[in-house]
Amino acid sequence: MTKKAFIFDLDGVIVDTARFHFIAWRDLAASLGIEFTHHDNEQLKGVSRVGSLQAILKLGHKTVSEDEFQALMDRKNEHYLELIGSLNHADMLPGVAEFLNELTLRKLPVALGSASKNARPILNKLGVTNQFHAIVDGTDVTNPKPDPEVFLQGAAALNAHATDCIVFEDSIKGVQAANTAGMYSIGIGDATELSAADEVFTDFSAFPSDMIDQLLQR
Ligand code: B16
Ligand code: MG
Repeated sequence: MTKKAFIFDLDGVIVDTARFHFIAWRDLAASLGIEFTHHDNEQLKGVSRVGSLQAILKLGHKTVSEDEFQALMDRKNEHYLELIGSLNHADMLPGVAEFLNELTLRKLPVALGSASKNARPILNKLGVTNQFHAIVDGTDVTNPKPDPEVFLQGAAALNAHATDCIVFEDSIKGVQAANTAGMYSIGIGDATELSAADEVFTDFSAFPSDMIDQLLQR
């Protein structure tokens, strides 16, 4: 059996930061006179900071200068960082801490593959940084999801073949990225929305108790 490797998305898989991204984007959009709904937010899951602001401005049929664009992104991020200020281990999504602990105990290779530029400070707040052998985030990649770059970098950092990687993702674009990379994709969330994934679970607590063995035997 070749070496299997596990790659985790961050927002929406390890921790529910999507609601904080939503509040920060909604308030920024409101300050520009743009209405930004929960439905709009769904489309931004897994989308980079630049891509998200471009989508919001398009929604409001607005164009801004390059300087203003940067200032708006900075403002959103400052608000987001305020909102996640008290984030801690208890904010991890159901079952994910236990699953990570089992991977760590079994000395299996684990990487993070996230679009977020805030990934490292978030992992630190959760107290799980040491459980990742590699961290690939929004500061490392040129091409955002659905491009497979983030996951291919994760596989390379773990010295694993793409076909031996298992990816956990909550976004449609992230599942597409994993599939394009030739990896096994596990959707975390809504089965209809994530139907492109190889398997879908509502969260990690819904995994069968022998999930890791099943994945290792694939
Ligand atoms: P930041 P993931 C993504 O993280 C989020 O899903 C997305 O909503 C966010 O816009 C993006 O990170 C960039 O985040 O502003 O923190 O750099 O799901 O790929 O872990
Ligand atoms: Mg995500």
